[in-house]
Amino acid sequence: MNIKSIIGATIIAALVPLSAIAQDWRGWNIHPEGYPNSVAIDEFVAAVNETTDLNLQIFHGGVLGSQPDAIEQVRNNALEFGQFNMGPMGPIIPTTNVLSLPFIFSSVDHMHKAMDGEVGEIFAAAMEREGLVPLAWYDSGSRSFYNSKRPIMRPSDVEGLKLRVMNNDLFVDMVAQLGGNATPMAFSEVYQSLKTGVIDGAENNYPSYESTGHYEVAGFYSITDHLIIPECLCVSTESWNALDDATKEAVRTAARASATTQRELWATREKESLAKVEAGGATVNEVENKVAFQEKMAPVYESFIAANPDLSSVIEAIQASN
Ligand code: GTR
Repeated sequence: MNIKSIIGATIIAALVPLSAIAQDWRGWNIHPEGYPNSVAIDEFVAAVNETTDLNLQIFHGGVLGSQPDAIEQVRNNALEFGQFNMGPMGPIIPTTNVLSLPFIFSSVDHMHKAMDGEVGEIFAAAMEREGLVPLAWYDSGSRSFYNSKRPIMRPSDVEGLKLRVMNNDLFVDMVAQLGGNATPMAFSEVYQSLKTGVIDGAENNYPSYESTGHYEVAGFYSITDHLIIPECLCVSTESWNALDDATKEAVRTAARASATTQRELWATREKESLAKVEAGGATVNEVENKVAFQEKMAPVYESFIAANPDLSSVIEAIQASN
């Protein structure tokens, strides 16, 4: 570019309101096409492209990188939007770590109630300050342990198991309290690591246990329900702030509608995935005494509160929202 065209481009940029320029937004999603989250994001993209001047494109299947990297990319506006689990968000935005405390929500309904109300606003504000605007909360059910060695009936059954966790020290501590060895690892590497015996197991909800094929190589799924972590549809604060009010409203409306779709699809998919893994040979067992697992988590809470005294009010707000 010569100096004349630089000056020309600068004048044009100053004169034309941002909303009048069609802006391309690229988005990150870890799941394959057809997964409830992916279908909902497709719906969001279509609605935004139809109702605004924005031009969104979503990349499914984690092809744009791992989840922790993608969170950073959206924060830095290198990508404009993404659909994230709040688990790997904690190391980046400490307030959100409260959502990764084991058994923090008593049920998925409790999680929805909290996130759709004032509690959700606490996390939204913390995220916005750190470069991410959550537009809507998606469902991720509850996570339980699975492994290739044995059914887990009681906490002592976890002893010695090598388990993959999402990238967050809280989950390493959670597994350590049960006597297992946790390895933080990217989602995309888990199948191969299970297959080759690098790890014995992992933890996730039914749809991800099924869609990844993990049930083929780690056939004991034990219902501990130890984590209920919401997911967000997020846009980078920088891209968000560049929008006019009418566009913001249209994008938010599309995001909320997509969350309704996602939650409906999710409920159906959970049942379908359970049926599919059982038909595929996996053994799913109830854990009689979940409280025994919950009690083991007391030190996780103690050290978390000692390290983050300012967040105990957020924990209390969640408990009060039930
Ligand atoms: C899934 C979640 C993904 C990812 C994955 C994982 O349930 O939807 O965003 O966090 O778990 O275990 O890495």
